[in-house]
Amino acid sequence: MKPRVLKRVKLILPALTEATSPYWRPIKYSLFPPLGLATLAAYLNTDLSISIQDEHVEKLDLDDDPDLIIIQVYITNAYRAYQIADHYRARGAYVALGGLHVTSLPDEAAPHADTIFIGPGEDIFPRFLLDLAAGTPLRRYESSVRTLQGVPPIRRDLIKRHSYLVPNSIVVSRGCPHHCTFCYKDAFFAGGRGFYTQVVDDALAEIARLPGRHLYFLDDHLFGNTRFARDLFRGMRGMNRVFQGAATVDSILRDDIVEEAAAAGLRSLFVGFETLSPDSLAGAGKRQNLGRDYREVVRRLDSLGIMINGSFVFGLDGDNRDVFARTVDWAIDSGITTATFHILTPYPGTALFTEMAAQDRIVNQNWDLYDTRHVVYRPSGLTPDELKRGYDWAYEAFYRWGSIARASSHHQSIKHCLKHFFYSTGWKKFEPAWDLVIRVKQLSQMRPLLEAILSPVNNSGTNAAGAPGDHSTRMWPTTLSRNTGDLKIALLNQE
Ligand code: B12
Ligand code: SF4
Repeated sequence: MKPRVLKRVKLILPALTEATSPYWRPIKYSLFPPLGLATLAAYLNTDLSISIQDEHVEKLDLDDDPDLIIIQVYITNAYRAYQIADHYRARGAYVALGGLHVTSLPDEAAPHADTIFIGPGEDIFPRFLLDLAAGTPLRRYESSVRTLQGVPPIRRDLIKRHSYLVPNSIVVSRGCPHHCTFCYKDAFFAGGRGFYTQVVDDALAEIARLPGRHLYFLDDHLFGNTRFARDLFRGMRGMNRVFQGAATVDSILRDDIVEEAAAAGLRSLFVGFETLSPDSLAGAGKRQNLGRDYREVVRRLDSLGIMINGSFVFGLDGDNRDVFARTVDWAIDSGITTATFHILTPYPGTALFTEMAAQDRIVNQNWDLYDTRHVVYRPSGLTPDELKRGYDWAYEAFYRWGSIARASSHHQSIKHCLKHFFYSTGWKKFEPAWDLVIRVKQLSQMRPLLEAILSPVNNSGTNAAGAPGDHSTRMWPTTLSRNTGDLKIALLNQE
């Protein structure tokens, strides 16, 4: 091959299948910009013509003729990604495919690409660019050097900030120290380190570059390295930020890292509870949750005024028909702010997939259905139909007006009750309003509202009412219902 002179490079995030399904929620896909692509773009020469297109927020322009096309492939956008790749190869562009699904199934992706990439891009993408310029690109690159030291700053200037509610999404680590059998993590990071962080000063510099107050850490496990997390949160004090992130049950109970996070501005946390059954936890390799007191996790976060997005999985071996009501009741009675329910999904490349394939339990390999909303395997204690109906019921039951009001009442201060109520209803009950805001391109106007809801419960970052963890003070049935009686009645009437 002759050395290639690049002039125009286009990076594409094809729409996930959901974009054309009844589950499509424009707001969910207008939250975060394609950070992975902006990360890769940082390795391209700045004098090139570079564009990032995200099909979730814009119609793709497919009539152009870029020299190099970079496509990020998730499992549920794989077919769309291959279609776009084939289209551009037919037009003479050099097409590179990478991401989670390419890493899981390289042989499936390879016929649609000139080059495929296995694993994170930080070492292999710049290597590929050099080879391409020299006219010697390989068909396949596999990441083995895993570090975030010295990576160039993400090309955030290429992100259309106005199209997203949370343009300030950020990742300061890669991977996770744990090994749950259903998670993509071990497969994606095979052949090298599975968990590593940025240098703290680099992460703080990246944060300092972000305008506004609100941040969303997309790291799989923000508390995964305690020393790093502590230094990061201490460095963030005084930066006047409010932020959201994700962490595991054990890390919340382990030491004082969650207090450090709260003092730095943590206001809501995604927590992988997954299941209330110890046997199912053990079966899923989720050892870090075993024997942990979930109520204590909730109490601790609640005492710091941190809202909780609880993640739960249905269909684990050991689950039967009562799992749905048990889980939803627990989540409501614990005052979980928002819940994400999943149907267990054996992603190719994971230990779960291998195990189920060996037991001949995978019944469907249409990747479009691997969105954690469909049953693609044979569950053990439920029929596929019971699992699907139970999952749908769980969402419906958790987000009823009455359930939201009930869950909101389980906090120690009125402010936290109200924040819970508005955050949860804002997320799930005002879909047409969000659609309108997105259509008239005013999403960025909603950010101050989000920041206001994420303001501290009180000035010290802990709750005003009672000692931390004093759950005897349930404000909603008493003070709150007195203060907002009319509102509550009006809302309950809408069930
Ligand atoms: C943001 C996000 C979303 C956004 C995605 C939109 C967006 N703009 O990114 C939204 C909210 C829409 C979303 C939805 C879902 N998500 Co999501 N999401 C994430 C999250 C938290 C961050 C992604 C990110 O920005 N990472 C940071 C960047 C830097 O990494 P990256 O994107 O992987 O990019 C790197 C590499 O992949 C690689 N790379 C990628 N593309 C290419 C291309 C080339 C050519 C090269 C060289 C390299 C390369 O290089 C990049 C730099 O290293 C990840 C978890 C995570 N921490 O990654 C989960 C994650 C991707 N989501 C996941 C899941 C399960 C879902 C849902 C199914 C959940 C649900 N039930 O709702 C839905 C999808 C619905 C559907 N129909 O499929 C799983 C994916 C599992 C899998 N095997 O596919 C993840 C990994 C979370 C997890 N721990 O399980 N998600
Ligand atoms: S704790 Fe979360 S990110 Fe880590 S391996 Fe388990 S599911 Fe994956």
